[in-house]
Amino acid sequence: MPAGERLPGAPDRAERIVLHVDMDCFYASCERLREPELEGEPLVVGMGYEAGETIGAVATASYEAREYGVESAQAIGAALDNLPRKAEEPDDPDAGYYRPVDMDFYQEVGGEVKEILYELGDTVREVSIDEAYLDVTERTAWDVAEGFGRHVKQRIQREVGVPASVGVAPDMSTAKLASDHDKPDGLVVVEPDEVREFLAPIEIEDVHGVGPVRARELREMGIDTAGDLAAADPYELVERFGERGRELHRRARGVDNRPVEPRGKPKSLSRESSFDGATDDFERVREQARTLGEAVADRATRKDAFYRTIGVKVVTPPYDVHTRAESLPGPVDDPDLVEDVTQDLLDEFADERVRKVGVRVSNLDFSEREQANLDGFADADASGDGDGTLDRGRYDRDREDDQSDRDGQVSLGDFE
Ligand code: DCP
Ligand code: MG
Repeated sequence: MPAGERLPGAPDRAERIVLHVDMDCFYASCERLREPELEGEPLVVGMGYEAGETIGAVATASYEAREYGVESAQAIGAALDNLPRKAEEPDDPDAGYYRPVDMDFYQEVGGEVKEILYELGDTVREVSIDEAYLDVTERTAWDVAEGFGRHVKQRIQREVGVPASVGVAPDMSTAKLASDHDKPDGLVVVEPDEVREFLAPIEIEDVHGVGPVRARELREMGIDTAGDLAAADPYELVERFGERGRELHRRARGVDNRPVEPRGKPKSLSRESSFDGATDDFERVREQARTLGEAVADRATRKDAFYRTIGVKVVTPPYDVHTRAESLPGPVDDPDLVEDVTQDLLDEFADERVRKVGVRVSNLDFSEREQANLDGFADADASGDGDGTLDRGRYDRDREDDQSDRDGQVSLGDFE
């Protein structure tokens, strides 16, 4: 049943069970996955701390580094003042480790976490690379919700190897506050009759929808906590903030009816990787594309996704993004075809220097396997398992240029 819809007689929203997951110091945890000796050490992930660089910012800091006052979005100079680099001060016990951001890797780890979450929730709303809401109403009950939350954390830790904090509550905004309440490695369950009490001491800045400006105004009105906000006169809030004021008043009282709506199935699956600087060795590019294509095809298979379009992305210096794609007459699950098509599409770039290459399958179809056997769609194996015997000659080789990818951005969501 879609989220938000209830059959007559089914539990109303007060009995919804929403679970929010937010990974702990996510980029730093990913770095620790491949460099376990960084476990327990102050670790900063960011850009621009290399010798001679002065512009840059911290993406995240491990909890040990936060003790030194290092935090997300801090200028790298300030971070280095608080916590010198171990590489430069090897004998300083108060020095830390710095690592550059590697989005491709974090996306991969985040993807593995999300796969587990999709198994565990009735519906999942992905919010960012390290954060998601799950509606788990049908999967658990309040008296065992803590055990369920622990199970979610343990599965992520065991199968992916990174720590998460989890909050469980009857609505999204309380669940988010709950996951943040006991970070890192937190697990906080707020049952329906505990919501008001849980929210009461929350600082006004932390209430969802309250930005720094509104927080200042609220504090001027003597409203310092969610409890104060809940107790405030709603008419006064509406007078001051309009409809938004009413909404905030409701949130502070734990009234948040938003259903956990999935963002929808992915529209495409892709992988890309950069070369140090740019390479003029096109065999390397081809080889890399082969590896990426295998990974993408494998992910599609695991997600039961069939694709109608196979594409490549090639980034040439200074940062020109070229995308090429080929549409197939029907959906396939065929790793060999991914390789053939991507290698063909790469031909036109053979004389270019390449900074980055990517492979994407799109126009995804998640319907049942047998439906992929379209009439007239060559498949020698009647079982329909797509064993690579498709007759390429039959394809209408539409070329398309995907304009949406031409902005040169390091797009995380789309060409993930
Ligand atoms: N991020 C970033 N720049 C920011 C904030 C965050 O690049 N200003 C990145 C790095 C984080 C990731 O997004 O690892 C997730 O953001 P979170 O706000 O969840 O922060 P963390 O996961 O790092 O820490 P926490 O344990 O507080 O969730
Ligand atoms: Mg996080």
